[in-house]
Amino acid sequence: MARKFFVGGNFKMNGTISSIKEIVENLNKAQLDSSVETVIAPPALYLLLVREHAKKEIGVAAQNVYDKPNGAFTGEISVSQLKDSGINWVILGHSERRTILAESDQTVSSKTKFATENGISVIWCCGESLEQREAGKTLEVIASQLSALKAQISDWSKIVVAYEPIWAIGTGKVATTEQAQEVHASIREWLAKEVSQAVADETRILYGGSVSEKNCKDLSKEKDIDGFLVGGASLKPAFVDIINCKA
Ligand code: G2H
Repeated sequence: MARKFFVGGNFKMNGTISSIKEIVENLNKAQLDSSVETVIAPPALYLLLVREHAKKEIGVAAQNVYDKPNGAFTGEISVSQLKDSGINWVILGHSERRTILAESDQTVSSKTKFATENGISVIWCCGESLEQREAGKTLEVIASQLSALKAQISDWSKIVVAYEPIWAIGTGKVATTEQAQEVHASIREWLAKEVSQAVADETRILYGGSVSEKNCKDLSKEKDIDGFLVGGASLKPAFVDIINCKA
């Protein structure tokens, strides 16, 4: 089965009621390529607003979720609360949370397990720092992030992998198509060897890190790039061009 191209918009901690409504209105009136799965991730405070306003073809993702059912966890949001609000996706393991908020591989894996086992799909992020890349450790770092995930989950059908080299995030320094394809192919090989050929064939692997309307077309032609996780450019009208880059 062909993998459906996927474009996620990670708004991060940006936007206001009015600017987010404007982004959603812009997406609602655009002609979006129906062969692409589009999911947008506003800050938690605006999830309901976005779900209420976005057309139903557009999925909505939270930027975090907790790994306990409900209860005394101040500041956290539960999987059941997301489902109650019509939110079917969550981004987990983003490098900003791994580095700034010190989320470990184990925490990310545990959240991924809890979300997927309870009906929420996960955009699971991995990637290396510049230092790790320069030390030739890119594939090793990603394999170890994947191994931590494998240790906790068995159902990969609700996971989309996003490869986001940390040195390319928000820096304008996009990975070359060859650099991205090389890592994507190695993630797929890892899945084939460590999980199964079916999971390797079916799992979408997105590229994230300074994706724009200018570089998306070339990246999208690579055989193991199944879409994008877009940050800064998802706040701009040009996000539509990224969603439609295959058309
Ligand atoms: C990487 C990406 C979205 P940006 O973090 O997750 O952000 O496109 O701004 O580099």
